Amino acid sequence: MTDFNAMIDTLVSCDADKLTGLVNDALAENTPAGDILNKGLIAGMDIVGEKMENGEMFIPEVLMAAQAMGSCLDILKPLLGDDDASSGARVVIGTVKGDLHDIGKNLVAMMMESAGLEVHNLGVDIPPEDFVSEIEKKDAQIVCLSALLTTTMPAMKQTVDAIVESGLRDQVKIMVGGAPVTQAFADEIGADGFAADAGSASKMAKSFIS
Ligand code: B1M
Repeated sequence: MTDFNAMIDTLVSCDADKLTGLVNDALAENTPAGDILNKGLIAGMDIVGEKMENGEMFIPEVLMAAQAMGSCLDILKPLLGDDDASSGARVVIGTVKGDLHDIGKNLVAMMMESAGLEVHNLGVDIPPEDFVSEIEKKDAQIVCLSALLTTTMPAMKQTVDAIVESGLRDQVKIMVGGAPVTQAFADEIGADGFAADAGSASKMAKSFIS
C-alpha cells in the first residue's frame, strides 16, 4: 500500500529524486494518480506552506520543494486525464501581475488540456493588458486568473476591469481561483465563476462551453 506520509516527508525535505521514485513506485502499485496528487503532493505542499509561515522553511527550500512537485506533476500529467474529452474551446490562463506562484495554475491548465480544451498558458506575473491581448489574439472563450497572495487579489479585479474596458467582456467567461480566492470575491469583482481546485475548474470550463 502506498505510504503517502513518506511522500509528504520527502516533499518537505525537498528530495526531488526520492520523491519522483516514490511517485513511480506508487503508480507501479496502481495507486490512482489523483490520490498521489491529493494525498501525497498537495498534502505535502500544505505542510511546506505551514512551515514557511512559521519560519521553519525559507524561500530557497520552498522553491526546491516546488520544483520537486513540478517534476512529479510531469509524471502524473498524462494520467490525470478526463475521459469526457470535449470541444477544443480556447482558454487563456495565467497568474496575475505581481504573483509568481504557478504550481496550482499549471495543474488547472493540465486538467483542462486533458479535458480537450485548447489552453494558452501565459505564465506568471501577467499584467491585465497581456490577458486582454491574448484573449483577442486567440479569440478565447474562457480566461482563468490565478492568485495565491492576498496582495495580488486586487490584480484580478484590475484584469476583469481591463477585459471590460477592452470590449471583450461579452466574448469570455472569466474564472478565478487560488488559495485566498473565494466565491464571494469572484462575485465582488464580476467574475463568472470561482473554482476551488483544478478538477472543479476543468468541469466549470466545460460547463461554460457546453
Ligand atoms: Co509562497 N506563499 N510566497 N511561494 N507559497 C504562499 C501562497 C503562502 C500561503 C505561504 C504561507 O505563508 N503560509 C503565503 C501567502 C500568504 C497570503 O498572501 N495570504 C506566501 C508568501 C507570503 C510568499 C512570498 C510573499 C514570500 C516572501 O517572499 N516573503 C513570496 C511571494 C512571491 C510572489 O509571488 N511575488 C512567495 C514565494 C513563493 C515561492 C516562489 C518560493 C514558491 C512558488 C513556486 C512556484 O509556484 N513555482 C512558493 C510556494 C510554493 C508557496 C506554497 C508553500 C505552496 C503553493 C502551492 O504551490 N500549492 C504556499 C502555501 C500553500 O498554499 N499551502 C505559499 C500547491 C498548489 C497545487 O495549490 O496553488 O492553491 P494552489 O492551487 C490549487 C487551488 O488554489 C486552485 O487549483 C489548484 C489545484 O487544485 N487554483 C485555481 C489555483 N489557481 C487557480 C486558478 C483557477 C482555478 C483554480 O482559475 C480558474
